[in-house]
Amino acid sequence: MLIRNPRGWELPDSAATPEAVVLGRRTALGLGGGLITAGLARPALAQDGALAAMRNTRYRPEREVTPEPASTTYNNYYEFGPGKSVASTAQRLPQRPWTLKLEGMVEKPQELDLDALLKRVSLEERVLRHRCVEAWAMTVPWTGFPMSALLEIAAPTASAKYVVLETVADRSAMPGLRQSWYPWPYIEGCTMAEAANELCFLAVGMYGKPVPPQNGGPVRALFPWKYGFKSGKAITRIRFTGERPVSFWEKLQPSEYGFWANVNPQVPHPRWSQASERLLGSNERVPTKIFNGYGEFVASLYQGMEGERLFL
Ligand SMILES: Nc1nc2c(c(=O)[nH]1)N[C@H]1C(S)=C(S)[C@@H](COP(=O)(O)O)O[C@H]1N2
Ligand SMILES: [Mo]
Repeated sequence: MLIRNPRGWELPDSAATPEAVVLGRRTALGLGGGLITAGLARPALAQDGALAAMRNTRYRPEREVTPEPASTTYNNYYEFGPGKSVASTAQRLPQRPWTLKLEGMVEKPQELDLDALLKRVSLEERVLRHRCVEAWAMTVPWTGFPMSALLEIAAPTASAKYVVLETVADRSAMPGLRQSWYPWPYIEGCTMAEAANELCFLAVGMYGKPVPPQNGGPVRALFPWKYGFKSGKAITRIRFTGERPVSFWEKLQPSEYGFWANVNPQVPHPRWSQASERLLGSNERVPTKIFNGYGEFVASLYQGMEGERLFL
């Protein structure tokens, strides 16, 4: 049975702001094309800890939003241990002050304070599907900004071919780091073209509030067309390189986890099928879609790359 989410972030299309108003607001706020507001513009960082932004309805969830208690209590976050119940331990990770280092093949290597950065980018809300390689899925309203905004700030050089996103390795807060056989820190990476794709997102909010530590606060990456392990949490370093990085899971188990990791129902994981997925917060199973249903935005990135192991 599907548990309906009664909260207010799911606005029917009929409740959307009239286009004229939207256009006026869009110009006033300098927001990009495709952004249709479905609510009042609230300040991005309100004093009560709320974090709300206008919803970008270009990315249609086509599913019920997962109830917040489900998506915030069933997590993968190996820095806090291998189980799913890491939410209480993850509260130990300090969320502020937080710095993001931009380094490697960039014009100006820099260290950005997260709050200062958030004043330079425009925040928006996107309701996105997330598909874990373990065949469970959730649909979450995230607040954040596209990775392309950070690319502009970093100004990568022409020799930069890949982006590496690195999770903080805070030994005093993260007991999982004592498991020395894991190749810490957790890193993930993508090509420059993938990072520049409109779907590549950095989230600082979830359900209109700051992303809780267990879900990757204060800032996490989102690659909604790829398996969930590509979406690194608590990102503190972004490195531009000429060499394809070998990420955390690929180092551990290269026969099971690869660089591209694009969702594909037709390529089974070596140990299980990827044809369908279980929705968190319900026992419903639904068919998995190629690129997690985001092919219209990303399929062109992989044209002519049929020889690659695209989907592992
Ligand atoms: N740093 C870090 N990021 C991570 C992970 C992790 O273990 N450590 N797990 C990944 C996996 S496998 C998934 S499915 C998602 C889970 O995100 P969620 O807990 O917010 O659902 O985070 C990804 N990002
Ligand atoms: Mo995952």
